[in-house]
Amino acid sequence: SNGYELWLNYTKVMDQNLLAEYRSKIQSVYLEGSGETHAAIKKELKMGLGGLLDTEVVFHKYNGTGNQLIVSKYNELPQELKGNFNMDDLSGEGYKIKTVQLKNASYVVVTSNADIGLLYGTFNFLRLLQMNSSLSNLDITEIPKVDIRVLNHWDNLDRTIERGYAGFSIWNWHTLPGYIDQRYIDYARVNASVGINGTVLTNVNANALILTPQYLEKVKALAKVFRPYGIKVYLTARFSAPIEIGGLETADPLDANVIQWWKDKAKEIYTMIPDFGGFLVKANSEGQPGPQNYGRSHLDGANLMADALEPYGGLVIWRAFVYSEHDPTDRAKQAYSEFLPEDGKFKNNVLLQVKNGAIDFQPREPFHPLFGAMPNTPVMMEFQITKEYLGFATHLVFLPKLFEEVLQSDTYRKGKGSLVAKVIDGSLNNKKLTGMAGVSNVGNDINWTGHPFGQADWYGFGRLAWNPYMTSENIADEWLRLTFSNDEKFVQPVKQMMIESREAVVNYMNPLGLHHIFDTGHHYGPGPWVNNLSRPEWNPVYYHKVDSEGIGFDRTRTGSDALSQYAPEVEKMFTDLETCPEEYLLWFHHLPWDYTLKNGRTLWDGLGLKYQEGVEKVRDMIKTWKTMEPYVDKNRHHQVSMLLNIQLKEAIWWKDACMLYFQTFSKMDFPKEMETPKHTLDYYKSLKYPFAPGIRPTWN
Ligand code: BDP
Repeated sequence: SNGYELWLNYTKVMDQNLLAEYRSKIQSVYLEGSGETHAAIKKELKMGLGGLLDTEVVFHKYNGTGNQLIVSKYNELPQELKGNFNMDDLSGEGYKIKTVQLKNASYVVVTSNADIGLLYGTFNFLRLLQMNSSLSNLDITEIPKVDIRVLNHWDNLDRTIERGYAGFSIWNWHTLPGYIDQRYIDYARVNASVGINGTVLTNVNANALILTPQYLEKVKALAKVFRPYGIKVYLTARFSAPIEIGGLETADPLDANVIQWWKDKAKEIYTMIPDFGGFLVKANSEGQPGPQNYGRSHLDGANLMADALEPYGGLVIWRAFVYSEHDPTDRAKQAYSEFLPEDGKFKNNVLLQVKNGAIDFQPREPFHPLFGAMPNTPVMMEFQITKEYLGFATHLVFLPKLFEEVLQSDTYRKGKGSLVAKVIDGSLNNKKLTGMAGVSNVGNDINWTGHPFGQADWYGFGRLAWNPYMTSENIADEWLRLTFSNDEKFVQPVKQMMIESREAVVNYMNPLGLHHIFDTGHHYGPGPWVNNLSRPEWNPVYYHKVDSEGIGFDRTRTGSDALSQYAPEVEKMFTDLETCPEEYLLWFHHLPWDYTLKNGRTLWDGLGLKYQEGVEKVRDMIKTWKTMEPYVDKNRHHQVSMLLNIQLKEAIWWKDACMLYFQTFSKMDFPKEMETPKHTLDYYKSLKYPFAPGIRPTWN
């Protein structure tokens, strides 16, 4: 397999008994309704059932005698089936799947209050078959817990992708709107299959051209493809667009002409795309223009756009990823300081999109202190699905494990149990608008994500956006069965390997709370020695603060005091060395080299052991994968083998480069369990990657 079908490959059910059962339970399909979502459902059933059952799918009226699959909105269900359902608890996107026995026949009923719920239910039903579940006693109710479940593409109009490692953008702006690539349709199907209901097509480092009529025509064509699948289109809005494409002299959010310009622009967009989702905005961050260029605040900027979109039901998703080179305090503190005072002041159609941690998508970060701290503002999660700081698309790292750790973190904002997941689903503060965004890892590689296992991160993001309480283990289990095989001898060991892969990367890149020690600009490989960038907080040395005494960033009261931004219980837990989990040690503390870890070893030894542990884990993964050959097609098995070997090489590179560098400060011998580095520190420092992927030419 080339992997193009992702988790929707619908290959024939292997188990003969099961196949017979499925065929007898689904002798025909009764599909009621009309419209384009309905047509999409029909197409999917034909393809899905046709493939899984290896038969021509028969669509048939309800006749009350033969076993059928029934897919119908509740109000159009045959009268005698209606009594089996209570639909009061369902939103339009929710659905039920139930086995119903009547006199002479058995039915599997997929029902909902709206077409989109039916489509989601259909995908879930097909998933049940793909996972070889029994159809005898189904009783499923599913309602998404989060409203806005959206991918963020960091795709540029020239088709390069910032931090993209799976080829070029799938949006072919040149041939749109006239040419509709099959990929657009499959993209919509695949996203809908996990409940994703929005997509931001363009990079947060935005180009105003996307808001010109010429490009909006192209966006309109994509919106048309996505509409039947319940996916709304959003765009990134460059704050200076009124100047760049509007001919104005200012983009000041309080200027009457600017206000009018955005109103006119919103009207123009909604005339073309009536269900347009809204704007995602990166302002006054890393050189992007914003309201502060005019002495105004983020609040002024967000509310300007919110006013323009409000008449049409559009949303403004304002990003909280800000830090200033002029602020001498800890970068980790800046978003919180900037946005906390604005709680409750944004218009009703504004969401604040906050990265999972306060620095930047590191292999492990403590949860962002803004989660739980703004009870009166819709705060959205931003995860990164693309692996900017996790080995690009060559490392097997199962990200839902990372996402789960963040969602399960306790903010203590309303006492114990105030999980980040409860902030995101809105239940902690009764939020009316909720959301989760994932920075996409999709490109035009044949298998969409480069690494075959990168598909699991896309899948898992969608599943967690639908239900932030899902476990990563469940997600891995589903994805493996859908993508490769239901054979337990395959699923169990590979699931184990996926679950452990996240800790492996933390250990071989950033153990014990180290962070942001990547080589500059491209973030490919280690660069803990880098100290010459124009902005202090772009340099790795800013983050590890190594010296002859020890290593780590003191964020307690004696240091930057970033910990005071958390609830008192959390601050106390991280401040006290007895209770601070060792995974976060150097994130919050600067400690001496001979500090004693829980296992009795010195910090210096512990660091070396963790790096070594990460390397060993990759060796284990290689061993496990080798034995999986009988269960996986040749092509994908070989791809993953090659990639795991790259991963091992790079894990060793990380260990050697970092330990050699830190040794110049600790002046201590490597722990005996650690393999000796292959090269000198100078060798590692001399490595240069001018053509590493995923970086804008203008980004230094
Ligand atoms: C950083 C990336 C940069 C993005 C920025 C962002 O290095 O390419 O533009 O985040 O999220 O992680 O805006």
